[in-house]
Amino acid sequence: MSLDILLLSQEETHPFYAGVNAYFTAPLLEGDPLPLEKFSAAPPLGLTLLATELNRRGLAALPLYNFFSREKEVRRLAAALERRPFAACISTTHTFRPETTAAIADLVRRLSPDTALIVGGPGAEWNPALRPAGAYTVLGPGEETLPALIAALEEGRDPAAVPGIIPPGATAPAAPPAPSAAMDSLPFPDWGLYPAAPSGVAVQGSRGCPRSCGFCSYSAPYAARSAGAVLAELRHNRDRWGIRRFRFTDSDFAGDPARALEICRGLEADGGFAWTCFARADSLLRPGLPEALRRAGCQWVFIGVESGSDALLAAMDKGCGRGEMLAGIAAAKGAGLGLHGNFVVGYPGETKSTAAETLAFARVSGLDTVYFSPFQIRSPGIPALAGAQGGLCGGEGAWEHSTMSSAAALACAEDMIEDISADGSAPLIASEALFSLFSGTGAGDYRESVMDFHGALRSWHAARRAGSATGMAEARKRFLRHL
Ligand code: B12
Ligand code: SF4
Repeated sequence: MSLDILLLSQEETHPFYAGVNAYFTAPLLEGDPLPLEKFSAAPPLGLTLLATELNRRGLAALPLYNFFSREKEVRRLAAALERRPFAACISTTHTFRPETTAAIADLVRRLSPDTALIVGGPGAEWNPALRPAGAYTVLGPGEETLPALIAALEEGRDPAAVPGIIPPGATAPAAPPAPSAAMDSLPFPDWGLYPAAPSGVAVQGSRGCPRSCGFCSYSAPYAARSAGAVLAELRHNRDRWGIRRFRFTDSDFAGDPARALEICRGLEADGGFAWTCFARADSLLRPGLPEALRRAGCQWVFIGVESGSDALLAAMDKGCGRGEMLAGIAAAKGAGLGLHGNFVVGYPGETKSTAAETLAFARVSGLDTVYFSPFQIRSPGIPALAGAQGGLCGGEGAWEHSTMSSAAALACAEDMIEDISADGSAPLIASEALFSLFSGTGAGDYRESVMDFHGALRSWHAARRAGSATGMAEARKRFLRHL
C-alpha cells in the first residue's frame, strides 16, 4: 500500500513553567520581540523516526513541525491536506495545551474531513485532554503500533484489536502496548524528509531509565541500542547530511560505562563531532569516563542534581547524595566538560530550609549553569503520587502536599532564580532549551558562547533591578549577537 500519511508536531512551552521561564522570555521578547522561528529547534526526533519507519514499510509519510509558528510551514501543511491524506498523526512529545491539539485536529477536519486522526506521544498518553475528539490514541513508542493501526484502518479490521490503541470515545486500550521491537532494528532517522537538513539533531541511544526517582515520569521500560548501532547512525548523519552536532536523549548516557566508552572511542577516532548529553553525577565517577567523553567531543553535560538536601535526595529515591553529586561534578569539571545542573523545587518534604540548602549547594557546586524547575506531576504514574508521598495529591496543573503547594513551589523557584541571578559569583541561570543555539565546535568557543549569552541575560536582569534602561539595551545587544 502507498497511503499518504502526515506526521504533525507543534512544539510549545508548558504553561506550568511560564513564571520561571519568564527569566528567559522577558529579555528575549521585550520591546522588539524576536521572531519565534529563531527558537525553532531541530526537527523532532520522534516524528522523524515514525515517518522513516512508515516510509520503510511502503507508505508515503511526510513530517511537518511548528507550522503554527512558521508561515511557510502552515502553507505546506494546507497543501498536504489538499491531497486528502489517509491519516494525520499528531505528536504530543512537546505539546501541552489541549487547545493546540484541538486546533490541529480542526484544521485537518476542515481541509480534509475523511482523514483519520491519530494522536500519540507522552502528552496524550498521560493527559486525556490532549486527545482530540474522534482521534485514535497510540500508547508508547509508535514504530510498531502506528503501522499496525494504519493497516487495520485501511483493511477495515477492528482498530481496537491493535495492542496499545485507545479508540475514540474509550478511555483505555483493549490490550496493553506490545513490547517494543529490539532497539537495533530501529531505522536511522531520515533527516532528508525536511526542506533543509538540520545542522544539529537528537540521537536516541537508549529509551527509558532503569531507576525510578519519585518525581520522574520517564523511568520504564529501559532499553538500549548497541554502541555499534549508535556509531553507525552518527556516521550516517555525518556522511549523508554533514551533521556533526547532536544531543543524546538518553536519560543517563554514562549509566552503562562499557557502552559509553565504546561509543566515545569510536567518536574520538573519527573526530570532529560536538555533542551534549544527560548523565547522573554518580555515573561520572567512573575513572577515565569524563575524560573519554571530552575527547569524543562532548561539550556540555546536563545533570539532574535535584536538591542540595540529603534528606530530600533520599525522599526522592535519587540513589545519590550531596557528596556523590559534588564528586561527580568535580570529576567532570576536571575533564574540561561544561556542566549544567537541574534542580527540582517543591518535592514532598521541601521547606524554606531545604530550598536554602539547595541554593547554598548550587553556589559551591562548581556547576557552570543551573536551573530551578518547580516540581510538576507530569504523569499520574510518578512514584511520589502513586505512594501519596507526604500526602501528595493533585495533577499536572496543581498539586499539594504537607509542606508545600504548587503555587508556593512556583514562587520559591522564581525567588531562587532571582537570588542566584543576582549573585555575580554564582553559576549562571540557563535553560537547556537554549543550548541548541550555540554551534561552536572548538574546545573553547562553545563554552564562550554559552557563558557570554547567559552572562548577558544576567546583566539584563541586573540592569532591570537597577532600573537602567541603557543597561538593559546594552545587555540585549550582547545576547542578540548569539541568535
Ligand atoms: C530533547 C528533549 C527536549 C529538547 C527538545 C529539542 C528538540 N526539539 O528535539 C528541549 C531541551 C528543548 C526540551 C524542552 C522541554 N521539554 Co523535553 N525532552 C526532551 C527529551 C530528552 C528527548 C525527546 C526525544 O527526542 N525523544 C526521543 C523520541 C524518539 O521519543 P518521543 O519523542 O517520545 O517519540 C516516541 C514516542 O513518544 C511515540 N510518539 C511520539 N509522538 C507520537 C505521535 C504519534 C501519532 C504516535 C503514534 C507515536 C508518537 O513514538 C515515538 C517513537 O518511539 C525527552 C525525554 C526523552 N528522553 O524522551 C524530554 C521530554 C519530551 N520533555 C519534556 C518536557 C516537560 C519539556 C519541557 C516542558 C521542560 C521544561 N521544564 O521547560 C520543555 C518544553 C519544550 C519547549 N518547547 O520549551 C517531557 C514531556 C512531558 C509531556 N509531554 O507531558 C519529557 C518526556 C521529559 C520528561 N520525563 O518529563 N526537551
Ligand atoms: S530522574 Fe533521571 S535517573 Fe531518575 S528516573 Fe528519571 S531519568 Fe532516571
